[in-house]
Amino acid sequence: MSNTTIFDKIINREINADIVYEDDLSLAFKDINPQAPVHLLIIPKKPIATINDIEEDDRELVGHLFTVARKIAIQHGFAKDGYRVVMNCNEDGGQSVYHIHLHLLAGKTLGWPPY
Ligand code: IU
Repeated sequence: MSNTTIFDKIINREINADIVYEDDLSLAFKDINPQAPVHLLIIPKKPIATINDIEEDDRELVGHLFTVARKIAIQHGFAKDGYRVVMNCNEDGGQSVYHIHLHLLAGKTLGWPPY
């Protein structure tokens, strides 16, 4: 099934995004509608629609997204203060773009629970 979203267009530089990190497997860019002083999205270049579509072979790739989050947190200087990494799944989870992405939120004391 083809799963083309706006995130593929960002990966392919067909539309602009404020990209803060890139490697062979992933890309991180600023969320256009930030919910915290720092709000980045970390995405795999491979289009996986939802958490439900992650396969065994994707384990390393999904783990990689977390190592990218850690790297960015250290580089941007908020690792010690703290941050949140979250991935939404389907409608009830609040997912709106069907290409998995980690939200990386930081820069303030974040509230919990998230509703
Ligand atoms: P969600 O977990 O699927 O709801 O998150 C999608 C996010 O993608 C959301 O925070 C949007 O603001 C963000 N976003 C973006 O950064 N750039 C875009 O062109 C689009 C959505 I469409």
